Amino acid sequence: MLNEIMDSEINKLIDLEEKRQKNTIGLIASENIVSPQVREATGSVLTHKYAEGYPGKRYYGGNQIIDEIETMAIERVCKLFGTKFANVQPHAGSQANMAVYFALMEYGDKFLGLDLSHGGHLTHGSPVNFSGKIYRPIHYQVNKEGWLDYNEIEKIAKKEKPKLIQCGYTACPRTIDFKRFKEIADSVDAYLMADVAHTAGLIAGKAFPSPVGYADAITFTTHKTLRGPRGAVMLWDNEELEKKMRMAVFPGLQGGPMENVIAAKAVCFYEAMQPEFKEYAKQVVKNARTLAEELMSLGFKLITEGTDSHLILIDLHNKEITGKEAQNWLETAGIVCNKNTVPYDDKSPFVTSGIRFGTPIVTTRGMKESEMKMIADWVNKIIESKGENSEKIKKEVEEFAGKWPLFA
Ligand code: DSN
Repeated sequence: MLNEIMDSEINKLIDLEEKRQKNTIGLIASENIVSPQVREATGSVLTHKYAEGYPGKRYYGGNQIIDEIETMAIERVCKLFGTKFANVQPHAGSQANMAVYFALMEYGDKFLGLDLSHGGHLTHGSPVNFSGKIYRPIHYQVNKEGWLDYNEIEKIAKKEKPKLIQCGYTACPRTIDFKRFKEIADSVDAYLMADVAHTAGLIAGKAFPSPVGYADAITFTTHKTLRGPRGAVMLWDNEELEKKMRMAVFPGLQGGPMENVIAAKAVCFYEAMQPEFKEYAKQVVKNARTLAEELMSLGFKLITEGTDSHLILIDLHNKEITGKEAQNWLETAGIVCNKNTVPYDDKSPFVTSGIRFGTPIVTTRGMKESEMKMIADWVNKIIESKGENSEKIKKEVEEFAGKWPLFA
Protein backbone atom coordinates (compact mmCIF):
# COMPACT_ATOMS: atom_id res chain seq x y z
CA MET A 1 0.00 0.00 0.00
CA LEU A 2 1.31 3.46 -0.89
CA ASN A 3 0.75 5.25 2.43
CA GLU A 4 2.24 8.51 1.19
CA ILE A 5 -0.62 9.25 -1.19
CA MET A 6 -3.37 11.17 0.63
CA ASP A 7 -5.97 10.59 -2.08
CA SER A 8 -7.28 7.27 -0.82
CA GLU A 9 -9.38 6.64 -3.93
CA ILE A 10 -6.37 6.79 -6.26
CA ASN A 11 -4.26 5.02 -3.64
CA LYS A 12 -6.66 2.09 -3.66
CA LEU A 13 -6.69 1.92 -7.47
CA ILE A 14 -2.87 1.98 -7.72
CA ASP A 15 -2.76 -0.79 -5.16
CA LEU A 16 -5.28 -2.83 -7.16
CA GLU A 17 -3.31 -2.29 -10.38
CA GLU A 18 -0.13 -3.47 -8.68
CA LYS A 19 -1.96 -6.62 -7.56
CA ARG A 20 -3.31 -7.13 -11.09
CA GLN A 21 0.18 -6.89 -12.55
CA LYS A 22 1.54 -9.30 -9.94
CA ASN A 23 -1.21 -11.92 -10.16
CA THR A 24 -1.48 -12.15 -13.94
CA ILE A 25 0.84 -13.24 -16.74
CA GLY A 26 1.61 -10.15 -18.83
CA LEU A 27 2.19 -11.03 -22.48
CA ILE A 28 1.72 -7.60 -24.04
CA ALA A 29 4.75 -7.32 -26.33
CA SER A 30 5.14 -3.54 -25.90
CA GLU A 31 5.07 -3.51 -22.08
CA ASN A 32 7.69 -4.18 -19.44
CA ILE A 33 8.35 -3.79 -15.69
CA VAL A 34 11.01 -1.26 -14.65
CA SER A 35 13.57 -1.46 -11.85
CA PRO A 36 12.84 0.27 -8.50
CA GLN A 37 15.64 2.74 -9.42
CA VAL A 38 13.91 3.76 -12.67
CA ARG A 39 10.64 4.19 -10.77
CA GLU A 40 12.34 6.26 -8.10
CA ALA A 41 13.90 8.65 -10.62
CA THR A 42 10.52 9.03 -12.35
CA GLY A 43 8.87 10.01 -9.06
CA SER A 44 11.71 12.29 -7.92
CA VAL A 45 11.88 16.05 -7.20
CA LEU A 46 12.98 16.58 -10.81
CA THR A 47 9.30 16.66 -11.71
CA HIS A 48 9.20 20.18 -10.18
CA LYS A 49 11.60 21.75 -12.66
CA TYR A 50 11.04 23.70 -15.87
CA ALA A 51 13.94 23.35 -18.31
CA GLU A 52 12.80 24.50 -21.75
CA GLY A 53 15.80 24.47 -24.05
CA TYR A 54 18.83 22.21 -23.96
CA PRO A 55 21.83 21.77 -21.62
CA GLY A 56 23.78 25.05 -21.50
CA LYS A 57 20.96 26.99 -23.19
CA ARG A 58 17.80 27.12 -21.08
CA TYR A 59 15.01 29.66 -20.76
CA TYR A 60 14.78 29.32 -16.94
CA GLY A 61 17.30 29.66 -14.13
CA GLY A 62 18.32 26.93 -11.70
CA ASN A 63 19.15 24.34 -14.32
CA GLN A 64 22.79 23.54 -13.53
CA ILE A 65 22.01 20.11 -12.06
CA ILE A 66 19.31 19.40 -14.64
CA ASP A 67 21.90 20.13 -17.34
CA GLU A 68 24.24 17.54 -15.84
CA ILE A 69 21.45 14.96 -15.76
CA GLU A 70 20.33 15.54 -19.35
CA THR A 71 23.94 15.56 -20.60
CA MET A 72 24.55 12.29 -18.79
CA ALA A 73 21.45 10.74 -20.39
CA ILE A 74 22.62 11.85 -23.85
CA GLU A 75 26.17 10.56 -23.33
CA ARG A 76 24.94 7.23 -22.00
CA VAL A 77 22.47 6.55 -24.79
CA CYS A 78 25.05 7.49 -27.46
CA LYS A 79 27.53 5.10 -25.86
CA LEU A 80 24.93 2.34 -25.50
CA PHE A 81 23.93 2.40 -29.18
CA GLY A 82 27.15 3.78 -30.69
CA THR A 83 25.85 7.01 -32.26
CA LYS A 84 27.20 10.58 -32.20
CA PHE A 85 23.97 12.45 -31.42
CA ALA A 86 20.85 11.88 -29.34
CA ASN A 87 17.80 13.79 -28.23
CA VAL A 88 16.33 12.39 -25.02
CA GLN A 89 13.43 14.87 -24.71
CA PRO A 90 10.62 13.30 -26.80
CA HIS A 91 7.71 12.53 -24.49
CA ALA A 92 6.65 9.49 -26.50
CA GLY A 93 7.40 7.48 -29.61
CA SER A 94 4.85 9.43 -31.68
CA GLN A 95 6.59 12.72 -30.79
CA ALA A 96 10.00 11.27 -31.67
CA ASN A 97 8.69 10.13 -35.06
CA MET A 98 6.96 13.47 -35.62
CA ALA A 99 10.19 15.33 -34.83
CA VAL A 100 12.15 13.25 -37.34
CA TYR A 101 9.51 13.90 -40.02
CA PHE A 102 9.63 17.64 -39.19
CA ALA A 103 13.42 17.58 -39.45
CA LEU A 104 13.76 15.55 -42.65
CA MET A 105 10.63 16.35 -44.69
CA GLU A 106 8.45 19.26 -45.79
CA TYR A 107 4.66 19.11 -45.42
CA GLY A 108 3.20 17.17 -48.34
CA ASP A 109 6.34 15.11 -48.94
CA LYS A 110 5.99 11.45 -49.81
CA PHE A 111 7.30 8.75 -47.49
CA LEU A 112 7.23 4.97 -47.57
CA GLY A 113 6.29 2.89 -44.52
CA LEU A 114 4.75 -0.47 -43.64
CA ASP A 115 0.96 -0.69 -43.68
CA LEU A 116 -0.46 -0.50 -40.12
CA SER A 117 -2.50 -3.68 -40.59
CA HIS A 118 0.70 -5.52 -41.63
CA GLY A 119 2.66 -4.52 -38.52
CA GLY A 120 3.45 -0.82 -39.04
CA HIS A 121 2.48 1.94 -36.61
CA LEU A 122 -0.10 4.75 -36.64
CA THR A 123 2.74 7.25 -37.18
CA HIS A 124 3.94 5.35 -40.24
CA GLY A 125 1.30 7.05 -42.37
CA SER A 126 -2.11 5.95 -41.09
CA PRO A 127 -4.83 8.24 -42.55
CA VAL A 128 -6.22 8.93 -39.04
CA ASN A 129 -2.81 10.09 -37.76
CA PHE A 130 -0.90 13.35 -38.36
CA SER A 131 1.57 11.35 -40.46
CA GLY A 132 -1.17 10.46 -42.93
CA LYS A 133 -2.73 13.93 -42.89
CA ILE A 134 0.21 16.27 -43.41
CA TYR A 135 2.46 14.01 -45.49
CA ARG A 136 1.77 11.73 -48.45
CA PRO A 137 2.41 8.20 -47.16
CA ILE A 138 2.69 5.21 -49.44
CA HIS A 139 2.80 1.74 -48.00
CA TYR A 140 4.53 -1.55 -48.53
CA GLN A 141 3.13 -4.80 -47.16
CA VAL A 142 4.57 -8.09 -45.98
CA ASN A 143 4.05 -11.15 -48.20
CA LYS A 144 1.35 -13.79 -47.60
CA GLU A 145 3.60 -15.64 -45.14
CA GLY A 146 4.31 -12.45 -43.18
CA TRP A 147 7.89 -11.76 -44.36
CA LEU A 148 9.27 -8.47 -45.69
CA ASP A 149 9.78 -8.62 -49.46
CA TYR A 150 12.82 -6.40 -50.10
CA ASN A 151 12.55 -6.66 -53.92
CA GLU A 152 8.97 -5.45 -53.75
CA ILE A 153 9.93 -2.59 -51.37
CA GLU A 154 12.70 -1.59 -53.80
CA LYS A 155 10.24 -1.65 -56.72
CA ILE A 156 7.80 0.65 -54.87
CA ALA A 157 10.63 2.98 -53.79
CA LYS A 158 11.93 3.27 -57.37
CA LYS A 159 8.45 4.00 -58.72
CA GLU A 160 7.34 6.45 -56.00
CA LYS A 161 10.67 8.12 -55.12
CA PRO A 162 9.81 8.93 -51.48
CA LYS A 163 11.74 11.48 -49.44
CA LEU A 164 12.02 9.03 -46.54
CA ILE A 165 11.73 5.27 -46.05
CA GLN A 166 10.54 3.96 -42.73
CA CYS A 167 11.46 0.56 -41.27
CA GLY A 168 10.89 -0.88 -37.77
CA TYR A 169 7.56 -2.43 -36.73
CA THR A 170 5.06 -3.31 -34.01
CA ALA A 171 4.00 -6.79 -35.09
CA CYS A 172 6.75 -8.33 -37.24
CA PRO A 173 8.52 -11.11 -35.38
CA ARG A 174 11.62 -11.35 -37.57
CA THR A 175 14.91 -9.48 -37.93
CA ILE A 176 15.22 -6.55 -40.33
CA ASP A 177 17.95 -6.30 -42.98
CA PHE A 178 18.91 -2.66 -42.29
CA LYS A 179 21.78 -2.83 -44.82
CA ARG A 180 19.36 -3.80 -47.59
CA PHE A 181 17.00 -0.99 -46.54
CA LYS A 182 19.89 1.51 -46.71
CA GLU A 183 20.78 0.33 -50.22
CA ILE A 184 17.17 0.82 -51.30
CA ALA A 185 17.02 4.28 -49.68
CA ASP A 186 20.33 5.31 -51.29
CA SER A 187 19.18 4.12 -54.69
CA VAL A 188 16.33 6.67 -54.64
CA ASP A 189 18.12 9.33 -52.61
CA ALA A 190 15.76 8.95 -49.64
CA TYR A 191 16.46 9.18 -45.93
CA LEU A 192 16.27 5.89 -44.06
CA MET A 193 14.48 6.04 -40.72
CA ALA A 194 14.33 3.12 -38.27
CA ASP A 195 11.61 3.13 -35.61
CA VAL A 196 12.96 0.40 -33.36
CA ALA A 197 10.64 1.04 -30.40
CA HIS A 198 9.88 -2.65 -30.00
CA THR A 199 13.41 -3.98 -30.27
CA ALA A 200 15.57 -1.20 -28.72
CA GLY A 201 16.31 -3.31 -25.63
CA LEU A 202 17.20 -6.33 -27.75
CA ILE A 203 19.50 -4.14 -29.87
CA ALA A 204 21.14 -2.68 -26.75
CA GLY A 205 21.57 -6.23 -25.40
CA LYS A 206 23.03 -7.44 -28.73
CA ALA A 207 20.20 -9.89 -29.29
CA PHE A 208 18.82 -8.24 -32.46
CA PRO A 209 20.51 -6.44 -35.41
CA SER A 210 21.21 -2.73 -35.02
CA PRO A 211 20.22 -0.02 -37.53
CA VAL A 212 23.20 2.11 -36.40
CA GLY A 213 25.48 2.80 -39.34
CA TYR A 214 22.58 2.36 -41.80
CA ALA A 215 19.64 4.53 -40.70
CA ASP A 216 19.90 8.34 -40.97
CA ALA A 217 17.54 8.66 -38.02
CA ILE A 218 16.59 6.15 -35.34
CA THR A 219 13.71 6.49 -32.90
CA PHE A 220 12.52 4.29 -30.07
CA THR A 221 10.45 4.34 -26.94
CA THR A 222 12.29 3.63 -23.71
CA HIS A 223 9.56 1.63 -21.97
CA LYS A 224 9.37 -1.53 -24.08
CA THR A 225 12.21 -4.08 -24.29
CA LEU A 226 14.64 -1.38 -23.09
CA ARG A 227 12.89 -1.46 -19.68
CA GLY A 228 12.93 2.26 -18.90
CA PRO A 229 10.32 4.94 -18.15
CA ARG A 230 7.58 5.89 -20.62
CA GLY A 231 9.22 8.17 -23.18
CA ALA A 232 11.34 8.18 -26.32
CA VAL A 233 14.70 8.98 -27.87
CA MET A 234 16.04 10.04 -31.29
CA LEU A 235 19.52 9.03 -32.46
CA TRP A 236 21.56 10.06 -35.50
CA ASP A 237 25.15 10.41 -36.68
CA ASN A 238 25.21 13.11 -39.33
CA GLU A 239 26.36 16.44 -37.90
CA GLU A 240 24.49 18.30 -40.66
CA LEU A 241 21.18 17.05 -39.22
CA GLU A 242 21.99 18.16 -35.67
CA LYS A 243 20.28 21.56 -35.71
CA LYS A 244 17.20 20.32 -37.58
CA MET A 245 16.68 17.38 -35.19
CA ARG A 246 17.21 19.57 -32.11
CA MET A 247 14.88 22.35 -33.32
CA ALA A 248 12.20 19.86 -34.37
CA VAL A 249 11.70 18.69 -30.76
CA PHE A 250 12.12 22.07 -29.05
CA PRO A 251 10.81 24.58 -29.99
CA GLY A 252 9.22 22.64 -32.89
CA LEU A 253 6.73 20.50 -31.03
CA GLN A 254 7.40 20.27 -27.29
CA GLY A 255 7.79 22.74 -24.44
CA GLY A 256 9.30 21.81 -21.09
CA PRO A 257 11.02 18.42 -21.11
CA MET A 258 10.16 15.94 -18.36
CA GLU A 259 13.52 15.95 -16.58
CA ASN A 260 12.34 13.36 -14.06
CA VAL A 261 11.71 11.00 -16.96
CA ILE A 262 15.02 11.97 -18.58
CA ALA A 263 16.81 11.03 -15.33
CA ALA A 264 14.93 7.72 -15.34
CA LYS A 265 16.01 7.21 -18.97
CA ALA A 266 19.62 7.79 -17.87
CA VAL A 267 19.19 5.14 -15.17
CA CYS A 268 17.76 2.69 -17.69
CA PHE A 269 20.65 3.34 -20.14
CA TYR A 270 23.09 2.60 -17.31
CA GLU A 271 21.23 -0.62 -16.49
CA ALA A 272 21.22 -1.61 -20.17
CA MET A 273 25.04 -1.31 -20.26
CA GLN A 274 25.46 -3.94 -17.54
CA PRO A 275 26.32 -7.54 -18.50
CA GLU A 276 23.09 -8.73 -16.81
CA PHE A 277 21.07 -6.82 -19.37
CA LYS A 278 22.68 -8.78 -22.22
CA GLU A 279 21.58 -11.94 -20.43
CA TYR A 280 18.10 -10.48 -20.08
CA ALA A 281 17.85 -9.62 -23.79
CA LYS A 282 19.05 -13.10 -24.81
CA GLN A 283 16.56 -14.71 -22.45
CA VAL A 284 13.68 -12.60 -23.84
CA VAL A 285 14.37 -14.07 -27.29
CA LYS A 286 14.91 -17.61 -25.95
CA ASN A 287 11.60 -17.39 -24.10
CA ALA A 288 9.77 -16.10 -27.18
CA ARG A 289 11.25 -18.90 -29.30
CA THR A 290 10.26 -21.54 -26.75
CA LEU A 291 6.74 -20.13 -26.47
CA ALA A 292 6.50 -20.08 -30.28
CA GLU A 293 7.69 -23.68 -30.67
CA GLU A 294 5.36 -24.94 -27.94
CA LEU A 295 2.37 -23.16 -29.42
CA MET A 296 3.14 -24.50 -32.90
CA SER A 297 3.46 -28.04 -31.54
CA LEU A 298 -0.01 -27.57 -30.04
CA GLY A 299 -1.46 -26.68 -33.44
CA PHE A 300 -1.25 -22.87 -33.44
CA LYS A 301 -0.35 -21.13 -36.70
CA LEU A 302 2.29 -18.46 -36.23
CA ILE A 303 3.02 -15.71 -38.73
CA THR A 304 6.45 -16.54 -40.27
CA GLU A 305 6.32 -19.81 -38.30
CA GLY A 306 8.35 -18.49 -35.41
CA THR A 307 10.24 -15.49 -34.14
CA ASP A 308 13.69 -13.89 -33.94
CA SER A 309 12.63 -11.39 -31.30
CA HIS A 310 10.44 -10.88 -28.23
CA LEU A 311 7.23 -11.08 -30.26
CA ILE A 312 4.89 -13.74 -31.59
CA LEU A 313 1.92 -13.18 -33.88
CA ILE A 314 -0.69 -15.95 -33.88
CA ASP A 315 -3.11 -16.35 -36.78
CA LEU A 316 -6.33 -17.82 -35.34
CA HIS A 317 -8.06 -18.64 -38.64
CA ASN A 318 -7.51 -22.39 -38.18
CA LYS A 319 -9.11 -22.19 -34.71
CA GLU A 320 -12.18 -20.47 -36.17
CA ILE A 321 -12.21 -17.80 -33.48
CA THR A 322 -11.41 -14.08 -33.51
CA GLY A 323 -8.58 -12.23 -31.81
CA LYS A 324 -11.16 -10.38 -29.73
CA GLU A 325 -12.61 -13.63 -28.37
CA ALA A 326 -9.16 -15.07 -27.67
CA GLN A 327 -8.02 -11.91 -25.86
CA ASN A 328 -11.14 -11.95 -23.66
CA TRP A 329 -10.97 -15.66 -22.78
CA LEU A 330 -7.26 -15.41 -21.97
CA GLU A 331 -7.77 -12.28 -19.88
CA THR A 332 -10.52 -13.99 -17.87
CA ALA A 333 -7.87 -16.58 -16.97
CA GLY A 334 -5.31 -13.90 -16.07
CA ILE A 335 -3.22 -14.11 -19.27
CA VAL A 336 -3.07 -10.58 -20.66
CA CYS A 337 -2.34 -9.99 -24.35
CA ASN A 338 -3.74 -7.96 -27.24
CA LYS A 339 -5.80 -8.81 -30.27
CA ASN A 340 -3.90 -7.92 -33.42
CA THR A 341 -4.56 -7.92 -37.14
CA VAL A 342 -2.63 -10.49 -39.12
CA PRO A 343 -1.36 -9.66 -42.62
CA TYR A 344 -4.26 -9.59 -45.16
CA ASP A 345 -6.76 -9.86 -42.28
CA ASP A 346 -10.42 -10.18 -43.28
CA LYS A 347 -11.58 -8.69 -39.93
CA SER A 348 -11.52 -5.16 -38.53
CA PRO A 349 -8.85 -3.97 -36.03
CA PHE A 350 -11.57 -4.13 -33.32
CA VAL A 351 -12.12 -7.83 -33.96
CA THR A 352 -9.00 -9.18 -35.76
CA SER A 353 -7.94 -12.71 -36.62
CA GLY A 354 -4.86 -12.69 -34.47
CA ILE A 355 -3.30 -12.19 -31.07
CA ARG A 356 0.15 -10.84 -30.31
CA PHE A 357 2.30 -12.19 -27.47
CA GLY A 358 5.61 -10.84 -26.15
CA THR A 359 8.04 -12.02 -23.50
CA PRO A 360 9.63 -8.82 -22.04
CA ILE A 361 7.50 -8.83 -18.86
CA VAL A 362 7.64 -12.53 -18.04
CA THR A 363 11.44 -12.50 -18.58
CA THR A 364 11.85 -9.47 -16.28
CA ARG A 365 9.90 -11.40 -13.67
CA GLY A 366 12.48 -14.21 -13.91
CA MET A 367 10.61 -16.81 -15.96
CA LYS A 368 12.50 -19.12 -18.30
CA GLU A 369 11.83 -21.82 -20.90
CA SER A 370 9.98 -24.24 -18.58
CA GLU A 371 7.51 -21.51 -17.59
CA MET A 372 6.94 -20.70 -21.29
CA LYS A 373 5.83 -24.30 -21.77
CA MET A 374 3.33 -23.97 -18.92
CA ILE A 375 1.99 -20.74 -20.42
CA ALA A 376 1.60 -22.35 -23.87
CA ASP A 377 -0.29 -25.22 -22.27
CA TRP A 378 -2.71 -22.86 -20.48
CA VAL A 379 -3.23 -20.82 -23.66
CA ASN A 380 -4.04 -24.01 -25.57
CA LYS A 381 -6.50 -25.27 -22.94
CA ILE A 382 -8.29 -21.91 -22.81
CA ILE A 383 -8.58 -21.57 -26.59
CA GLU A 384 -9.55 -25.22 -27.14
CA SER A 385 -12.36 -24.93 -24.57
CA LYS A 386 -13.44 -21.61 -26.16
CA GLY A 387 -13.06 -19.93 -22.79
CA GLU A 388 -15.15 -22.55 -20.95
CA ASN A 389 -12.35 -23.33 -18.50
CA SER A 390 -10.96 -19.78 -18.17
CA GLU A 391 -12.33 -19.37 -14.65
CA LYS A 392 -10.83 -22.67 -13.52
CA ILE A 393 -7.42 -21.86 -15.04
CA LYS A 394 -7.54 -18.35 -13.51
CA LYS A 395 -6.93 -19.89 -10.08
CA GLU A 396 -3.87 -21.81 -11.32
CA VAL A 397 -2.52 -18.72 -13.13
CA GLU A 398 -3.04 -16.49 -10.11
CA GLU A 399 -1.27 -18.90 -7.80
CA PHE A 400 1.60 -19.29 -10.30
CA ALA A 401 2.03 -15.61 -11.23
CA GLY A 402 1.74 -14.38 -7.64
CA LYS A 403 4.90 -16.29 -6.74
CA TRP A 404 7.10 -14.26 -9.11
CA PRO A 405 8.38 -10.81 -8.13
CA LEU A 406 7.45 -7.99 -10.50
CA PHE A 407 11.13 -7.14 -11.00
CA ALA A 408 13.31 -10.20 -10.37
N1 DSN B 1 1.35 0.74 -28.79
C1 DSN B 1 2.58 0.13 -29.18
C2 DSN B 1 2.45 -1.33 -29.38
O1 DSN B 1 1.72 -1.94 -28.63
O2 DSN B 1 3.09 -1.91 -30.25
C3 DSN B 1 3.21 0.81 -30.33
O3 DSN B 1 3.50 2.11 -29.97
